[in-house]
Amino acid sequence: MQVEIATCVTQVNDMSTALYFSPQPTRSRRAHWAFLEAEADFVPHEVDIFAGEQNEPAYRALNPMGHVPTATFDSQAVSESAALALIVCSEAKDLVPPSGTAAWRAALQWVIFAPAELDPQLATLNAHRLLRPLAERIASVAAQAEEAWIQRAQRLEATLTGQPFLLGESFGVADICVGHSVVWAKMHDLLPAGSVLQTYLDKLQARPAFQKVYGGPIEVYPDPHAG
Ligand SMILES: N[C@@H](CCC(=O)N[C@@H](CS)C(=O)NCC(=O)O)C(=O)O
Repeated sequence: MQVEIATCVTQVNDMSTALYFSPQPTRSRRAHWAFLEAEADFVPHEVDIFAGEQNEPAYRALNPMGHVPTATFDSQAVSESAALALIVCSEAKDLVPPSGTAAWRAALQWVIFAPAELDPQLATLNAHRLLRPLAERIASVAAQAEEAWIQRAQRLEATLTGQPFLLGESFGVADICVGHSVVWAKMHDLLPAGSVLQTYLDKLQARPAFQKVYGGPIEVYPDPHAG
């Protein structure tokens, strides 16, 4: 893998697009899903974060924080999953509304809402319900994050009641960005059966690009520290 990343860095001076993503369930799936929906032409590179490949100097040269995802466009390294989704979907047909329209403003709102309002709650739940050893978890911090998620989920549900996607009848970049957070919430068992958000997730899960990236319907993630 080290060789592969090093090779990519030396090849980054060409005009191609590359996506660095982890095989694990991370925010790189948001970007990967967008690349497939946009039918973007790109060179895929796996970065196994469980093996520490995000810390190799060649990858850090692309993403100094050692986070996934990263993409390179014409030699320029760009990070942030929602930004990457917006970049590739802007090049595609029908995934981003025409610039300057009311629909475009609404799309941008949801593209930012996902990483700004939804992901932080889910990252806290990751730490305090899954990743940290039991003794290092703080139940009240997790409960606070869940409460914050529920408030934000209510906003999503209000929008999605009576329409299949965030902007109405058409799927687009807003659904990729928010949809990834909804996937994450499902992994934390935060979508009650029959809820508006579960119905929304079912629609997203039916998409071929989703299935390629997420591997099928999303299941609740087991606690790796549970006895
Ligand atoms: N805001 C960033 C977050 C990226 C991020 O934190 N990625 C995590 C996985 S979800 C990561 O790379 N973790 C590896 C590490 O911290 O070593 C985005 O949306 O792309």
